[in-house]
Amino acid sequence: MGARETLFYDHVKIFVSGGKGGDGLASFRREKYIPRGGPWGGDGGRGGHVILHASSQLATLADFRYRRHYRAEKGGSGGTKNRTGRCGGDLVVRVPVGTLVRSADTGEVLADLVGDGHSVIVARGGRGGRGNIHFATPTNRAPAMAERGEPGAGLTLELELKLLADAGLVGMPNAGKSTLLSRLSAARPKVGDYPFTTLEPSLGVVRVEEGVGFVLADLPGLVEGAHAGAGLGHEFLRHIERTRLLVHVVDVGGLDPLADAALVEQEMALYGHGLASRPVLMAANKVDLPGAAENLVRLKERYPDREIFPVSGLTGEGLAELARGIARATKTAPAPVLETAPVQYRFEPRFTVDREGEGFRVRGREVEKHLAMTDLDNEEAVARFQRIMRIMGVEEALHEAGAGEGAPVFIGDSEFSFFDS
Ligand SMILES: Nc1nc2c(ncn2[C@@H]2O[C@H](COP(=O)(O)OP(=O)(O)OP(=O)(O)O)[C@@H](O)[C@H]2O)c(=O)[nH]1
Ligand SMILES: [Mg+2]
Repeated sequence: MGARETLFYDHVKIFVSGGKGGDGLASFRREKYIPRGGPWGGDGGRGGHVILHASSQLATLADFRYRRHYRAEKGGSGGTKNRTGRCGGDLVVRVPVGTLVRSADTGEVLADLVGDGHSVIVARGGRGGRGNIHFATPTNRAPAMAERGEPGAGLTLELELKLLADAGLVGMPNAGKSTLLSRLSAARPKVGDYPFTTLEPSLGVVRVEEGVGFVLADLPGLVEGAHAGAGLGHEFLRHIERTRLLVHVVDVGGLDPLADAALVEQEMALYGHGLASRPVLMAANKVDLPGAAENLVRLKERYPDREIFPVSGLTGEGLAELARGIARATKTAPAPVLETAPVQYRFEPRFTVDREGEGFRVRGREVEKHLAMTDLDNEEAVARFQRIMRIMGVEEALHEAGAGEGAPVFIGDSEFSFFDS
């Protein structure tokens, strides 16, 4: 097992957008001696999707600091002879395993990529516009219109990396958590003689014996009120939601270890999210310091049911026993329940009609999509757009909202006049 040291950059916002669908083509057969043949403009190709793909090769979201926009390729335009344009290429964006994906606008969870290879389409490519070959009717054998490609879906995502570790070190600032991680693994987190040395969690692999080991996470210190967001507590408590086991590090060389221990236990209980029922081992650290022996006795009296390991990050005393204890406990601890949520999209009404100044505004993905796909310089296309609006019930809704003849109707960036047909 190789050592792994990880600094976490655990929260990023990115913008993803599917490729636009290719435009449909309006064209007619032109052959010798046939002055005007039938329509033969083909459909545009579908735009590419943006796909997030969880990979165990990545450990952080750091790459996303430098690139925030991800746009898939657009579809090719339709060709003559009813040829369909080619599909835009999908854009596969790799994220670390354990990435939680939310919509930045609504906060809703869209996907929870907890397994290697899990992938999810986060932005669909637009449909290709249809070529004029589709619009021929008995009364209009030579339609000059074709659809434009549908714009790709676009949204801002919030990616959050949830730490996946077997055990997490928790405790008061300065208790010696980072020291223990650095002694137990090849990880080299910063150690300092002041509180809050650790600002971001880091991971290390602890090897106990051939083939037996576990991943240990070093977490920032907890302070009173951490469960409610005080200090760095809340920010990082989120990470330990995904550890099987907690190792509560108590500085028994400190002034009041029992008070410290009680505070940490209380913060964990108040945090919720199943933390209170997580198995906890205690590491009574700094046993090399004067007074530690008496404090250790008091700690054992106060927590008779806890397995307590006396250790010293300084001298190395008790570390092998602690590592074996953690390895044993992680084997029997159940995997934490992950809130896996399937990809889901927010329910929206098909469209809405609101007053806007003298007129009315129609909003809705579908309506705006049809508008975007309509070539407004083409009468036939506009007529078709109006038919669609009628069929969808937009006309009726405008009527009900009080729109009179000639009232301005706004859709997207366009303005129309309302005529009841
Ligand atoms: N005497 C003694 N000092 C220790 C021991 N373990 C850690 N220390 C010291 O305690 C101080 C804090 O150690 P850290 O490992 O940075 O503590 P931490 O819990 O990670 O602290 P934060 O990241 O601030 O929450 C450092 O000066 C360490 O050298 C120990 O077993 N004995
Ligand atoms: Mg630390």
